[in-house]
Amino acid sequence: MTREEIDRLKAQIEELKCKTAKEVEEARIRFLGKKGELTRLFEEFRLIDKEQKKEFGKVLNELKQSATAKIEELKEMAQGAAEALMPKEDLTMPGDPYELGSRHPVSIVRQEIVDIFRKFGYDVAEGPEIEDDYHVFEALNFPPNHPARDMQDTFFISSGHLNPLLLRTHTSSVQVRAMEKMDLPIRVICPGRVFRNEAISARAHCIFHQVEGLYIDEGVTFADLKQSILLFAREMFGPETEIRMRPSYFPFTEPSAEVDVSCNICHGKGCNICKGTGWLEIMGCGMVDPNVLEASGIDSKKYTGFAFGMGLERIAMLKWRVNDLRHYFENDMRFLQEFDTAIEV
Ligand code: 2U9
Repeated sequence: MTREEIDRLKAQIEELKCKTAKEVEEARIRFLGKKGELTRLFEEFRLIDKEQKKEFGKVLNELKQSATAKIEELKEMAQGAAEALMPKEDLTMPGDPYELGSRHPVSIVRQEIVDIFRKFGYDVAEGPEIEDDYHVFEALNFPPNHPARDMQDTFFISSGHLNPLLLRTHTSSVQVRAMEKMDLPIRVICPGRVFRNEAISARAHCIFHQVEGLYIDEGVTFADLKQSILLFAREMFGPETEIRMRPSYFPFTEPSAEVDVSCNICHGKGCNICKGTGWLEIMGCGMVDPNVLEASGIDSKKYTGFAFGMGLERIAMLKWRVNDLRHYFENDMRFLQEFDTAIEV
C-alpha cells in the first residue's frame, strides 16, 4: 500500500459519474464490495507494521467515508433522473367514463316545431329577452292602461317613463322587429324564452318557452291559417290528427282562435289526458289585427297576415305526459334522463 495508490483511488472515486442505478451499483461493487478496491486495501492494512498503520489508518477511514457518501449521492441522482422520466399520471389507469347528456324535452320540442315550419318556408328569428314596452305591448295593439295588459303580468325593469324596459311576456316582439326590418312577404317563426309574473305551480311558471309564427303577404286569409295549422298538427302529432278552432280574443289578432288537436291517446273516445273531451288545446292564433300591421308601417289595405303562438312546455307535457311544469326547470337528473335522445358528438 502506498500513499500514491490511495490518492489515485480517491481521485477516481471523486470523479465517478453514473447515469443509471445499475452503473452506481457496479461502482459500489468495484470500490466497496467484498472484493472491491477499498476492501482489498483494508485487508492489506491488517498486515502492515505499527508505524505504517499510524500513517494510513486515518486516510483509509476517510477514504471509505467519502466513497460511501459519493456512492449514496450518485444513487440519489440516478433515482431522481429515473423519476423525472416517469410519467406523472399512471397512464395504465382506466379513464373516467365520459357521460353523454341528452337534450332537454323543451329543446326537443322546439327543434321539431322549427324543423316543420322551416319545411314550410319560414325563416327563424330571435330577439332580445329584455324588451321595451313599445315592442311587447304598444306595437301589438295594447293601448296604454288598457285592461288587456293585465292579461300578462309583467316583470318591469324600469318605470316612470313612456317606454319602460321589461322582460318580454311573449315572443311577439320578435315578429314586430321582423316586420320593421324584413321585406314583404314575411314568413317567420320565433322561438324563445318568456317571463310572466305568476305564482309557480304545477300548471304555471314565471319562465316558459314559446314558438310564435307570422305570415304576411297579399291575400292571406283565415283559410290559409287553418290549413297551415292543420298541416303543422299532422306533422307534429301524426297524419291522423284533426284540428278544431274555438273563437277567442287577443289584442293583436282579429278574429282570434284557440286551436285543439284530436287526442291521439284515446282517438276521441275520451281519456284522462284530454279530460274526456277527445281534444287537447295546443295553441292560439288569428288574423293579424290591421292596427298591428299599420304600427309597423305595413299597408293593411294591401297586406293581410296570420299569426299563432304556442307554449313549448305545454306541448312537451302532452307529448311525454308530464304532469308538473316545475320538472322542466329543476334539472333533476332522474327527470332529464327520461328523454333518451343522447346528443350526438
Ligand atoms: C304579431 C302579430 C300577432 C301571436 C299569437 C297567440 C295567438 C297565442 C299563446 C299560446 C299559449 C301564448 O304561450 S302562450 O301562453 N299565444 O295564443 N299568439 S296569436 O300573434 C302575433 C304575434 C306577433 C306581430
